[in-house]
Amino acid sequence: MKNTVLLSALTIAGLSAGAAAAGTLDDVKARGKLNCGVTTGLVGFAAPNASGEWEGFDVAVCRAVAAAVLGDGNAVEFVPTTGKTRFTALASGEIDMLARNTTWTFSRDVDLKFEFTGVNYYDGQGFMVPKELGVSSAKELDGATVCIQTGTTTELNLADFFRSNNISYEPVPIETNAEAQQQYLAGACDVYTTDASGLAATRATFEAPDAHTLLPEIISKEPLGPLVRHGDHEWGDVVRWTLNALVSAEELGVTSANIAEMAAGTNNPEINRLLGSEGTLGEMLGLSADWGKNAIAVGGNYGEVFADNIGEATPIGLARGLNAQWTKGGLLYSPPFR
Ligand SMILES: N[C@@H](CCC(=O)N[C@@H](CS)C(=O)NCC(=O)O)C(=O)O
Repeated sequence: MKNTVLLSALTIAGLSAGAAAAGTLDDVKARGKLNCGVTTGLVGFAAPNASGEWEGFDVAVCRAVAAAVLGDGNAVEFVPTTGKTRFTALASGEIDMLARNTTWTFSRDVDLKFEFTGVNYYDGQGFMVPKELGVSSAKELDGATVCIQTGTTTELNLADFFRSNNISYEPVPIETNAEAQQQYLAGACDVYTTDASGLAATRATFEAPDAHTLLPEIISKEPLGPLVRHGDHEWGDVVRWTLNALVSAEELGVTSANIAEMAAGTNNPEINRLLGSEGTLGEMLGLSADWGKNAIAVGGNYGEVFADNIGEATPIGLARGLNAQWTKGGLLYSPPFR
């Protein structure tokens, strides 16, 4: 119902996703800057660092697209959006793309009229509780107060989970992750529920992360990825193939350390097409021949972006899991560059 209400509001305002359809690639080129919607702040995924520069796993997607189109990973205006404001920002044309741990769902595609251009993180919804609550399973949460971010998929998943387990809860609605963190730590809710990656990222910023547990239940599928407006296929292709370039680069062994050397030409034709020393893939996208090289050079291949921002060596400490390459038992599988 929420989606229907949002869609009606967008349609009335003349801002349905289709209305601001074609021409985004030309707009970005003319502007010399990519307007990229991100979170209001989720360390590891998208947040300004001490120098005020945005960094993170989702930020890396924005920077890669800017580098592919404009040859400069810094040519990005980062636009913070909440769970509620993100879709209006995209539909209205305020942003060219959204890279904000957003779940690809049927209604966001078909009803809100957005095009998901891939998945950059396969996730699922989890629960975090203070250890002192003494709970070891989400099924023990009968009667709990639950902090939940409005305008997200997590609201309905939560209701479904409690209903199907015949237990009750009291929602404590919040707008941003910062607010959730504050409310949860202040004891305004017993539990915080959101994407498991978001819980790990949030817990990593606590003074005493070890005092909090992520419960074992993962209650949903949350394929997170970048999205654009329906109807602008040229632009959708640019975002889709930029993400694929990062994923393929990892599979093909192209890294930030060897990319300069490999871009001069290798004995692997697919690497050559990806990096532009062979073929005309850039021209087909309306980009320069070295678009893929530029995209990968900003933060490295998918594996490097993962490791640097959210991987096991970072405080967030996420394992690759489902986000490993298909060759390593994961779900990451880029179509071929040919
Ligand atoms: N994947 C879910 C949830 C996304 C979401 O909003 N997650 C929160 C909690 S991790 C977040 O990113 N907050 C950042 C912010 O408040 O700006 C969705 O697409 O609805």
